[in-house]
Amino acid sequence: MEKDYRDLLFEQAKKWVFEAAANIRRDMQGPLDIETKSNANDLVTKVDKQTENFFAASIRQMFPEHRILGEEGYGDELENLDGVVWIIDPIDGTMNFVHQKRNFCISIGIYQDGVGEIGIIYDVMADMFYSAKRGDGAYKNGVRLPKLQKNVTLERSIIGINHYWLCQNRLVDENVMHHLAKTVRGLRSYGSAALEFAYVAEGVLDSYMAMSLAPWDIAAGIVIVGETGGVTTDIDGQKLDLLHKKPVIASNTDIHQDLLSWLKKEENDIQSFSSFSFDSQTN
Ligand code: 2AM
Ligand code: CA
Ligand code: CA
Ligand code: CA
Repeated sequence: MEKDYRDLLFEQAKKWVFEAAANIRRDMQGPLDIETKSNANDLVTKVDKQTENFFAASIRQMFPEHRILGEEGYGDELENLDGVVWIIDPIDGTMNFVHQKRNFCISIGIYQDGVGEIGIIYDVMADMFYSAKRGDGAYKNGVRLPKLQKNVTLERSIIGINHYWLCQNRLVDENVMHHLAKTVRGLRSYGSAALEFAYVAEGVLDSYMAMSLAPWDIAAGIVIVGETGGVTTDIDGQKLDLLHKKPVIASNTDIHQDLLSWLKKEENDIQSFSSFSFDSQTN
């Protein structure tokens, strides 16, 4: 993507993100009209929908040739990532938004022909703006994030997980997760995949592991993590394709391979992960 054009897209996306965030802060004071989706804990509110609609309408008006992939259905039905695609999660961490009124973000990745060019993750209540352009480094509130520290070991790492890793599966049955919990320095679960990616880029987490994430959960995060020298793969260590849900691991490169090895202890474990889906969980 040509530099001037990418800079223009970035500035426009940033302007829309701040505008959307101001609307979210205003609208969260009123009724949220909470509904459930795939299960009783999978929430959506009218603010999620309004926010995605705002981005989709704005993009279509200014960049009619671009396509949109969004969680709440205001985007396009995509079968490939050809051309310029905006991958949008209007509110990542909806459960936090509803219950805590904090710890949620807007996440936007802009890709060209499948390559992540721009990543933006905005923590709306903490006013923390994480961003990256491919090859130009990652920033938090305009200050460049340093490259991730080297020589991190599993024993000295803090790892973000979502609680699905603790639900019934072979890794739990065989105490692999238990063992991992005892090996690492600490585990955390913040409830917003995109923010947890931003924390990996910042070095606040050394890794983030999540089951079955969708493209809009990770599109921005992949770009930002990549720009501080981190890596994002599926559980086989393969590059993610952004059209399907998969288990995702984003880490400091120092511990990424160690974590993959842990989880790969038995080939069957991988099978049980790959077939796992949030949507079948009702907890
Ligand atoms: P969301 O808030 O945009 O739905 C919570 O562990 C994290 O996982 C959030 O980033 C959440 O995104 C994401 N997630 C993806 N699919 C989910 C689902 N079906 N139910 C709940 N959280 C989901
Ligand atoms: Ca959701
Ligand atoms: Ca999400
Ligand atoms: Ca969402």
